[in-house]
Amino acid sequence: KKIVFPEDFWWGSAWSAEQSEGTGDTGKAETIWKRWFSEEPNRFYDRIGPDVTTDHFNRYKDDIRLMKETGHNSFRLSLSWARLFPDGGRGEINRKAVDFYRDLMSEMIKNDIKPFINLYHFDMPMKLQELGGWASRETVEAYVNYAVSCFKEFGDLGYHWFTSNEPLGPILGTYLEDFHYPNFIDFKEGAQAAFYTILAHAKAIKEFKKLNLKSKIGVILNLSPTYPRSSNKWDTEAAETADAFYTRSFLDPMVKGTFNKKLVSILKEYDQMPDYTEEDLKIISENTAQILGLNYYEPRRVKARLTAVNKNSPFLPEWFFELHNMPGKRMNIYRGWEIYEKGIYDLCMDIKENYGNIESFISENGMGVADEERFLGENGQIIDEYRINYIKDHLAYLYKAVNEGCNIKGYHLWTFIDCWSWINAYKNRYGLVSLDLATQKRTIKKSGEFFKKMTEENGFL
Ligand code: BGP
Repeated sequence: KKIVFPEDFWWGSAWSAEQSEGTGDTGKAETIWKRWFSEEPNRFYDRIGPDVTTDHFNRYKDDIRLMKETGHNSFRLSLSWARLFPDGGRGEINRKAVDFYRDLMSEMIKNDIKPFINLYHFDMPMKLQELGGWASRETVEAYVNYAVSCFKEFGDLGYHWFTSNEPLGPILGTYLEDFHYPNFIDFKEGAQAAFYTILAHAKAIKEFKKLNLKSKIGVILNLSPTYPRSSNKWDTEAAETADAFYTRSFLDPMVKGTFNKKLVSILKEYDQMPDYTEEDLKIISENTAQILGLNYYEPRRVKARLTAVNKNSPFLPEWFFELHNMPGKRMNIYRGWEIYEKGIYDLCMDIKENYGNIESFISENGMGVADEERFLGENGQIIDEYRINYIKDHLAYLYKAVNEGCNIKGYHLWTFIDCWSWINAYKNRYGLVSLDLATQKRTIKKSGEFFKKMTEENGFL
């Protein structure tokens, strides 16, 4: 059966500034990643930090040619807050950095590639982190100033805008787990940071609407559908709680302007509520996303906790449930994540049924592969049949969702050219184009050729 997507479907990929640009010569403030690397290089895979990248800053013209050759009609980049505001996220905007982004996006448009602009992708300027990062209202105000400056400077170039990528990531990584700087476990501080991220999103949207641009603004969320291990009431209840913490926490306020009741009642019961004002709640309720990006990699499997919780340990969501890998599930053996293509369909149906069928697209989906050189063919090309199959399997379910009325407008793969990953550096490769880090040579993978053909036909057999 042939799969053909609607006309004007957005085909492309995504990456972020910190993961791709490299230093460049505009002057750039220190980010939390740069600081963390200087303090603890051993945490980073192969001791490679955020300065060693795909060098897109200097090579963007050639890279845009590669976008074209791999069939992109759209592409998500992020702007670097630290580059645009080299005084640490505040002060005067840097004209050289503005020129860089204007040239870059104009070149994309010349090549019929729509720029999807994301304002924040994990790269907090260090000076703002020193004030508390997202846990501080000062950061919210600095962010709104940054966002408004970008709307004004690039409003004619952005096809769509996003306030941030995966806001849950920095909260989990910083305050609940251990993969974002400055990594200290404190749930209440995390709840505060989450609340201010949501407030920053709403305030930016409020300002955006005043400018009457032709584009829309929304947010990119990582949303794994949650499945209980069994249908017994304990596993079901555990899954609902996990879903409230991980899925509804940002989705509800950012898209509907309301907070998830279950989540709020747990936080109240355990005295973990952030500070807020009535005015904040009003701004959040009145300024919600107009478009939604869905990052989907793997499902969330949940079971009830079997082991007791030590209540003297810090409050964590895992008090209420256990995440677990279901035995017998198909895994991406190269990355350690489960592959479950039906999850993309379940996610889209959730958005259709519970979020007013808001205009959406898949903003990240992809397959990370460690040691991908092992798939190098004789002609120097990576023969990544597994990635082609991964993409097709997910698109088949996406197609089903579209046919059942989901308002899905496109599909963006993670990622374009192999790029630097937070902590994992260059271990897991995701690109349609491979990178030889030593020489910066780019080579289109087999999947890149497939992607081109697929986007020309708007589908596949
Ligand atoms: C997403 C992030 C990306 C990217 C991707 C792949 O969560 O938005 O920035 O890193 O995951 O993950 P990783 O690089 O850890 O394999």
